[in-house]
Amino acid sequence: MTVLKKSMIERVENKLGAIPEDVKISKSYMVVTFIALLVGGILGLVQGLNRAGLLEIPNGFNYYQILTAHGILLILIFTAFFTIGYFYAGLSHTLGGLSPKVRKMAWIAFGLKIIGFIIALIPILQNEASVLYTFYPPMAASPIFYIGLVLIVLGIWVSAFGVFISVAKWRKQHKGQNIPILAFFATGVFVLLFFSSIFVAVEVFMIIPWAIGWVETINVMLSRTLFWAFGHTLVNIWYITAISAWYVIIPKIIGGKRFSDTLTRVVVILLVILNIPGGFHHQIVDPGISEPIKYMHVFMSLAIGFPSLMTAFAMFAVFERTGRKKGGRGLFGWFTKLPWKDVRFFAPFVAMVAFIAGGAGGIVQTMHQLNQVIHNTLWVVGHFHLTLGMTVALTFFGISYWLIPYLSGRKLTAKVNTLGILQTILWTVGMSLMSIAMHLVGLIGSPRRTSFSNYGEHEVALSWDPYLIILAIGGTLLIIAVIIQVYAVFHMMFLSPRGEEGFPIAEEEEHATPTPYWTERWGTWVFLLLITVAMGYVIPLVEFIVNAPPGSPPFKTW
Ligand code: HEM
Ligand SMILES: [Cu+2]
Repeated sequence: MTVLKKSMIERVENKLGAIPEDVKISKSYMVVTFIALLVGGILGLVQGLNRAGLLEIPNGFNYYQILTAHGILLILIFTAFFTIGYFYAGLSHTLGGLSPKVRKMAWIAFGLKIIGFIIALIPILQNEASVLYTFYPPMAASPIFYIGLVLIVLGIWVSAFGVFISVAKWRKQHKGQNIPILAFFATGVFVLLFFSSIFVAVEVFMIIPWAIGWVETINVMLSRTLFWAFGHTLVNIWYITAISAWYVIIPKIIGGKRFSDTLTRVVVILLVILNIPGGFHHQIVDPGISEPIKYMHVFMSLAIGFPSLMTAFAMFAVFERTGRKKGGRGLFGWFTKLPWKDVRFFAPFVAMVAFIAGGAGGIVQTMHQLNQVIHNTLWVVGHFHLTLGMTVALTFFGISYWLIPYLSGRKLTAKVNTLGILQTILWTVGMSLMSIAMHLVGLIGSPRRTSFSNYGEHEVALSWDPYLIILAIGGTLLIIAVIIQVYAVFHMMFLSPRGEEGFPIAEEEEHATPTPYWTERWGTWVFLLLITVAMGYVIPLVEFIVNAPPGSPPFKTW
């Protein structure tokens, strides 16, 4: 073993802090994450105020342009940069440092995504790409926009292979051992990210020649389907990232032990295998897909509810066990023993609670008849601000309060912790007001993705007003919370007093049964993933291609 490697292992085992070269990578990813949150949040407020009739979109911009930027900044940049920064830090910590090659890949991925984003941003700023983050044909943006997207996808692939190489190397050096649990989560996330982004890459390569004008028409159904094979999976990538912290980190923060390691790995495996063929639940009212196929996708999307219920059970089991060990008595005494004043616990706890409501709303949406009621209304926007904006975002915020100090070699001060608690409360109140208002106004017909209109003072449209005002109030609280969050992150990164904060990874229970080695059969899991993808997509894709309707020329609707 080389001296270098030995020093790395000592560093990790003795918790001597993070490896400087690896820290730079994750720190850079985090800086971009939180700038995206700030800018995306401001744009969200502009939309919210506009919908409520309180703000004209500033001259030279239009609503759909701003909505496109809001979607891309928060869906693509905020989440992806966080996921990569977080897991690369986790891999560095649990696998004993990244190799020089993987570091280089992480930087190449970073560069590709930033350059891709800037290239995509130019036509958005010119109002040549106001196609929203879903960029559905037959709406067509400037080809430059799609070229930017290609670079972003390439960046994602490079970062995925960086993970695979790191994990493969560790396994070679540790034959017969289970990979550390956080690396296991990372493998699942990047397997899904890699396979799902193949779909969107194919879509974009269909669109580019059409947007340039080399081919006249495009198969609209095919492109929508390819998009959602990716988009639906992306949602669960955020979800697995969030629960990795629930399973692995939070037990440590509350002073407890991890729930069954085997069960944790089974949850990851199930989510990886079952996930991709659920995309049609985003296309429930699309024509041209036979009912049995839609039914199968709905079944598959409900099937991933099962590992989610396992997660809910596991979390509360850990909370109760820990609370009781700390002396909590009676039916609920353990509950009061949890560290409510620690933002690293409080923020993700609220995130979990939000998922109960978010998940229930999601089940509504997968039902054909109920979907008709809320389809393309603000209900849907309310749903994903609860799931993504609360469950995922608050978990990420909670992570930031230990990850950033770990990376910057600084302390989480009591002041910043208090700020974090305040942030979580403001965010929760703001997001609840906004998303409840969105759900309700959606039920009475207010459309999503539509700039302010009262439809000639129509009485139905006028009845939306009170809800839209609440939406705007929620949005205003949210922007304050965004600013506090971004301030806290930059404080922890550059200003807080120096000190060592560990990477909080919980241990297993003392007498836990050893995890069986079959959980490591990634070849099998990927094979099963491919089988379920084939089951979900081969028939409809072949039908869309063989029985293709006349394609569509490009349209510029804005
Ligand atoms: C300051 C906080 C935020 C405010 C005020 C806000 C406001 C809004 C509003 C009003 C819309 C609906 C526009 C419409 O359909 O006409 C919207 C859409 C959206 N928001 Fe937010 N949002 C905020 C934060 C977030 C966060 C944190 C995320 C994700 C992490 C997010 C993701 C999205 C997405 C994906 C859309 C859909 C875009 C589309 O339909 O193309 N938002 N937001
Ligand atoms: Cu979905």
